[in-house]
Amino acid sequence: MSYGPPVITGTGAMTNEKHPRNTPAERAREDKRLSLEGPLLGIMPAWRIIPPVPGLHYDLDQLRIPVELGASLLDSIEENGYFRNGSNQAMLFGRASSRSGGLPHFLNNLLEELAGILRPHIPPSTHDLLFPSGSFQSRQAILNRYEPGEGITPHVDLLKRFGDGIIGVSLGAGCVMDFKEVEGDTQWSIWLPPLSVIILEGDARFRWTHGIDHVRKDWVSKGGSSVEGEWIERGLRTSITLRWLMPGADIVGGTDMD
Ligand SMILES: O=C(O)CCC(=O)C(=O)O
Repeated sequence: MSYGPPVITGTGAMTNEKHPRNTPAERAREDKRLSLEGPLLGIMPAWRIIPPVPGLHYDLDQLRIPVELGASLLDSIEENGYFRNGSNQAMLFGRASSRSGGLPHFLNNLLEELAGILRPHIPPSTHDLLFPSGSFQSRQAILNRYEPGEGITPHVDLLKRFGDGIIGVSLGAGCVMDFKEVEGDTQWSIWLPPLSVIILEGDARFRWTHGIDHVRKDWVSKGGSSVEGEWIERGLRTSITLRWLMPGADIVGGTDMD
């Protein structure tokens, strides 16, 4: 299937871009907005079941990592000091030429665990896309840390830098992720609790933006797609996003936008 024209609103790949942090005045405005929105305005709460976004894989019962693995990932991230000096984003690269080259051990271990955890719950073609045998592609892992009130602008991951098949793991705290059709107005929001795993392929990767609102609490369905919602306070969230680098995109110094 061909996808185009390109929509490039990337998150600053190859740079240590900071997510904007809200000022006290912005926070006060947000509190006012939040006190009105949701229940009173009848805003739909984010779903806990999969919405009709083709190529999105989401299942809070099945697509999740064990508690112990989540804790050890957070420990490894701390030990490596990726978020020291106020940084909130780290990019790591795994060379295609060697299975262990580039990515740190804890991420190679995560990939191995995910290959086993996800296998029974995703189609074989998706599993092959994410975990091909004898792959010559390079991987990128991006670690993002979000304080309550921080988010990420809706974007489609850079088309010429990253391939199809993206895995997102949430750690520490949850957030709502918003999906919006690039060429349309359809949008859906889903709740990503800690330990949950999502996969984007095909349309979900190429034809829908994903983003996280800059808020300090999320309006989430009490169950499934129920319109009854509950506020969930944001905590310190860390995410691990695993993507394929397009051939040649692992050469540092090229422009992101072409
Ligand atoms: O934090 C997340 O789950 C999403 C991260 C993301 O979309 C990105 O880094 O491009």
